[in-house]
Amino acid sequence: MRWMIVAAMVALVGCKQQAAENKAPTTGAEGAGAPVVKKLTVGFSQVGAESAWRTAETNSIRGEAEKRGVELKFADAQGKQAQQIQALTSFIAQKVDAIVLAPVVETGWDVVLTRAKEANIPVILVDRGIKTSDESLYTTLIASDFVEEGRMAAEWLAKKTNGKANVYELQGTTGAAPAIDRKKGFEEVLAKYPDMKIIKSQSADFTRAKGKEVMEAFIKSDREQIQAVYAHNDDMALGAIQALDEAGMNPGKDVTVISVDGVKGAFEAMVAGKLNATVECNPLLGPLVFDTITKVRAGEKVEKFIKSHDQLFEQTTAAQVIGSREY
Ligand code: GZL
Repeated sequence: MRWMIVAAMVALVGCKQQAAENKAPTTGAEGAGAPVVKKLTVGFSQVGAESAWRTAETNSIRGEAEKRGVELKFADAQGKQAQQIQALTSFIAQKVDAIVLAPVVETGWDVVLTRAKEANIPVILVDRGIKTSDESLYTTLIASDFVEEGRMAAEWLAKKTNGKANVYELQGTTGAAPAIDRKKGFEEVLAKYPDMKIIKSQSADFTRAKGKEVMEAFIKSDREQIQAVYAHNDDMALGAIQALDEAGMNPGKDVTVISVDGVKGAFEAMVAGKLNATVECNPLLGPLVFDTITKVRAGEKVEKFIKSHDQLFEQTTAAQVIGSREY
């Protein structure tokens, strides 16, 4: 009887061994040469090169693609949605593995994104969101919370001015998510402070040159009233500071200036005492973009909105922080 149990155990072990051995050949490791790994191909439609922030984002995504051996097809739209749609159409025709889109404006994407969906190409939105009737047209949005950035800027300004200021606002690109939402968040907080008012507000398209131009017009018409400037990005704020300086209006002291992005130029202006504060909006999205594409291709679920962490920097800490800034 005992010998029968021993025999059964030996047979069991033998089966396991055989099963394990069977498993080995099916991995194909000893097959006819290692399988050829196809290079990941990603199409990246970028807004343009309108600001230092945008350049930092482009460098982060291109640099990360290089590092990971990803074939990145890069298209700069020079700020035109039609060129972005053209680029996406071309990426779809080339059957890229994934599309990264930084949408210049919020609306007008459904048709081309439907084509991407029909071609089974995942779309990762970076740094700006879109308005769509069909949320399935994109996999995820990797960006900051612009409404929160606007709230942070307004709360800081209210504290700085004891809730009393005539504010002149430089808006970003008309129709762009950051311009719409940074305004929305700022105004939401201003509603709590009856003596803080936006006197004039105009788009300066996120560029330094336009920021200077619009500020010059504000100075021409309202010089005596200007007490604070809220710019939706640092580039426009730096242009406004130049205009205020040239008019002898002492930006950073007699006129309080606050903006968003946290680029190197903003820290230099804070150290020089010309800019009072900036709300950081991290553009170094490269690693997160490609980690997300890897997850999506592995069939893993990803959040619909992957939010960057933002923080506010002021003159008092600019000098000790500037050395550690990566963009
Ligand atoms: C924000 C980004 C904005 C920056 C600007 O995610 O879309 O566009 O704040 C840039 O500097 O032009």
